[in-house]
Parts: sequence; C-alpha cells; structure tokens
Amino acid sequence: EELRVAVVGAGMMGADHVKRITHRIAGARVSAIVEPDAGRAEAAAADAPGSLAFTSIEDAIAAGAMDAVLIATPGQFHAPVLKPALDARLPILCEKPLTQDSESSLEILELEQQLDRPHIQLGFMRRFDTEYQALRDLVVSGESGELLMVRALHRNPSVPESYTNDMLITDSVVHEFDVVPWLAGSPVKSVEVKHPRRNSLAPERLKEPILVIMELENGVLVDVEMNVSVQFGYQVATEAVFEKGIARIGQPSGLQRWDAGFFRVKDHESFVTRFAAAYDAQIQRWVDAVRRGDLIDGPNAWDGYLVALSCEAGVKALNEGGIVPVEAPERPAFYA
Ligand code: ISE
Repeated sequence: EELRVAVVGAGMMGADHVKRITHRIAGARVSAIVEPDAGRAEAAAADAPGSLAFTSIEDAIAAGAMDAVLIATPGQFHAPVLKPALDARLPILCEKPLTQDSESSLEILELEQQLDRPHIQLGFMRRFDTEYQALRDLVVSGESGELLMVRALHRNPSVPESYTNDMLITDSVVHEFDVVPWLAGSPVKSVEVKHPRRNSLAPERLKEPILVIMELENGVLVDVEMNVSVQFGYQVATEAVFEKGIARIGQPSGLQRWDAGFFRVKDHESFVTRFAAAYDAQIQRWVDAVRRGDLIDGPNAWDGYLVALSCEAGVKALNEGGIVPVEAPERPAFYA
C-alpha cells in the first residue's frame, strides 16, 4: 500500500515537496493538500493528481484523507497543525523550526510523549546531504585528529518580505544550530552575535550580514557568516579545522565554463536546488520508516527543542549583545 501523505502548506517548500513525492519518492503519494490560499492550492494540485483539497488540517483529518502529514507552513503555523495531527496519532514530518519558541516546543514534546513513541521527524535536511555525512564520518573516524574549529558560510541571494531581523537566527542559523552539534557530537554551550559593516543592499528592516559565534560543550568554536542579501546566488559551505587536517564541503560544483577570458562555475540560486538531493533522501527515508512502522528516521522533536533553546539564546545575543549561555537539558529516554 502506498503511503497517503497530506502536505500542509503549499508555499515554495510545500509545492516542492508535492512535486518530489509525486515524481521521485517511491511508496508514497500526495493524497491531500491543505492550503488556505486557493491559488497556491490549485497550482500544487496540478502536481498531485487525485489529491483532495482542504483549507484546514482539522477538515483533512475528519475526512480521513491521509496516513501521514508533511508540515511545510511558515514556522508560526507549525504548532496549530502539530497538535491535531498528534491527537490523531499521525506520523509527521515537520519542516524546521519545530515551533517558534522553546515553551511551545515543550508543549509539543509533552503531547507527543503521550503516544507510544516519537511520531515527529524534523526537516533538518542538511543531515541527509552526502557531503555533510562524509564530514561527520571523518569527525567520528578520528583520521584527521580531533575537530577544533568549524567555519560556516550561509548565504542567500535575498529573502522574502515576510523575513524579519530575528529570522536571521530562527529561520536561517536554525540549520547550523542543528547540524553543527550533530557534526561535532557536542551541544551548543553559548552564542554570541557580531555585526560587521551593514550591507546597504539589505532590506531596511535587516541589520546584516551577521557573524554568529557558538561555542560547543566540547570546546569546538564555530563561526557562521549569515548573509541574506548577497545578490548573486545561494551558498552553504563549511571548512572544518582538525588537529592534522582540514576538510571542506559545499563548494560550487556546477557546469564549468571558459568563455570570453573568464573561467566560471555555475552555482546555486536557491536552497531548492542546493539541497534537492538531501530533501529527496530525507523524504524517502521518512516514507520508508513510516511504512516499516518505525515512524521516523532522522532528527526528532527533542532535536527541534534543543535547536529552539539555541535560537532563543541567538535572538537574545542578536538584540542585546553579549555571550549568551545555552542550558542543554538531558535527553529523555523517550527520545534516545
Ligand atoms: C530558509 O527558510 C531555509 O530553510 C534555508 O535553508 C535557509 O538557507 C534560508 O536562510 C531560510 O530562510
């Protein structure tokens, strides 16, 4: 039996997941699209033949329209979808962030813990990128010695009008708050944010780029260049400094051209192409896990909660300055 997936939110990411499930994922189909905007719903439905359209998650659940839910709404609408989906005991893949703050994330954890096991997988797709996986393998192998420092670049060409200054942390650096502790095998201990000279091409409401410095519990120091108005393309790259070696991932790997006196390499313009293979792997593994009865195969809601704690510290560091500590509570056995 094919897994019937309801995609909630048919914006850029949701519409992309609808296409992915229809054309590239085995063992699943989009059975419902939940989207209040009629235009978006209709556009996405064209990529999901036979799917039903709903304007609320409650209606879709009442109609029994799905076996699993993929949440791709903007972050502030995650909690109102997570709650009824958990009540209905449905397996869930939730795009990042889990919720907007640690308090509402805790509420979700409490609801989930009333079920027999974790039902929520978090959409931290970088963990499914083959280069990130190779870098993690290198850290674990110890071949280059201990990891000392991580330099991360996170550059967007531009951001939508709905993107606020705090979202530099909660929507963007949120990825580094998940993937770097995963790479280094150690949680975030503190966060600091520095402001270089402001990019005059940034929208007026944004004071960026920013430099985010995090210290991990194991002493690894991480700097993240967060830059969302670079104009030219989309780049996510990392250089890891080890005791006896350096490793680099995320270099441009597109078409190489020699032309009119220049050498050029095609680079990405959006996360949709940069992480396409990672999203494919993430969704395929989630679908396989749900069909096997494991329900998740990747970061869980506890990981989402830890990231929410780091984001809170990050927003405080962004707005008030200083080095802000992060208290990482112990992982409950339920999320082991
Ligand atoms: C966006 O929401 C994402 O998740 C992208 O991965 C990130 O690069 C971008 O900065 C966010 O706005």
